[in-house]
Amino acid sequence: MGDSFELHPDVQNTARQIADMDIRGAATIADAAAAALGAQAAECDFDSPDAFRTVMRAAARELEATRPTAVSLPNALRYVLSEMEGETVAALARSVERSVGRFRTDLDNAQDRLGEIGAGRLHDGDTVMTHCHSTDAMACIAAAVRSGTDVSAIVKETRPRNQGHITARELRELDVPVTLIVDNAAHRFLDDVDHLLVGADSIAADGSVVNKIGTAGLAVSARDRGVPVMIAAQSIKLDPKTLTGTTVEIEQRDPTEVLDTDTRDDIGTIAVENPAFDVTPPRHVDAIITEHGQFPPESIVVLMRELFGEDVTEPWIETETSV
Ligand code: RUB
Repeated sequence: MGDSFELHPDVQNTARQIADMDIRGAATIADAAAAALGAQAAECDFDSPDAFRTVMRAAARELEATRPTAVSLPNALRYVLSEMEGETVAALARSVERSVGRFRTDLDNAQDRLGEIGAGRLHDGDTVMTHCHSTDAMACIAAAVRSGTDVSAIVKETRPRNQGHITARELRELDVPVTLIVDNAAHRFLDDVDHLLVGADSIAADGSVVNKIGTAGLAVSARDRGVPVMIAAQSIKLDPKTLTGTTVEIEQRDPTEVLDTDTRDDIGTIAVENPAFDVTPPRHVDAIITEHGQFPPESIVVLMRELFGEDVTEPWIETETSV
């Protein structure tokens, strides 16, 4: 292999699918990105260990550039690349394949574990309100159902992409009674619910929760009505860069998701904004459920330091000492 190279088709396809939201949701994005790095590593057509490392970093950059908000993506890439070691191309490739395997298994186990922990908060007869589609939140409900707890759900449709429809379908597969509502009806239905249960794309060191747009306002309403706000989030959602004051970038999506071009032209000259996520301050959150236990948001920083330390590298960036 010379200086120019093409990335493995799995990397290109995965990057495209993440950008297009065919692969979506923070945990699923992390899993797919790790798998794509594994496919790249298995393509052992490299001249030298340096060339192998260069291609792996390029693959990680391609994946990292897809969506900016879910920290599970850079956390996954960091995990896999930081474990890349060996003197030969074959040894390097083996180390990547091993770390990809470990990462994906840990991800599954973490979700199962947090599901069991979260299920402990759900009691027979409880009604849960959901927003967007979160596999971590679903794991809590699925574990509750498995242990025989009778729960029902009020599901917000979650404009503009209607991920609530995915949640509704999966809840029905679990036999959970579902009422689907438009987003604007949430406040009206909060008196009927026992928990607000949502996922997270990123959690900052101060316990702020970045999740699908609409979460912050919903959390304020829930607290106003005395409904506990429960965030289901594996530790891969913790954003270690926020320990040093970095803020989480909020993805701005295409305005046509909000309004098609013809209708927009018909209305006249207007601006259309489509931020995909918002930030819920820790004072509006009751508990963050992770695979390591439940945390009040203000104490999540302790877990973040323990798991990530302060020194957060970006091993996909080429530096003079990279090779
Ligand atoms: C998905 C979303 C989900 C979190 C958590 O947004 O906001 O609540 O990613 O999901 P999008 P999970 O559809 O824009 O990716 O618990 O599955 O990681």
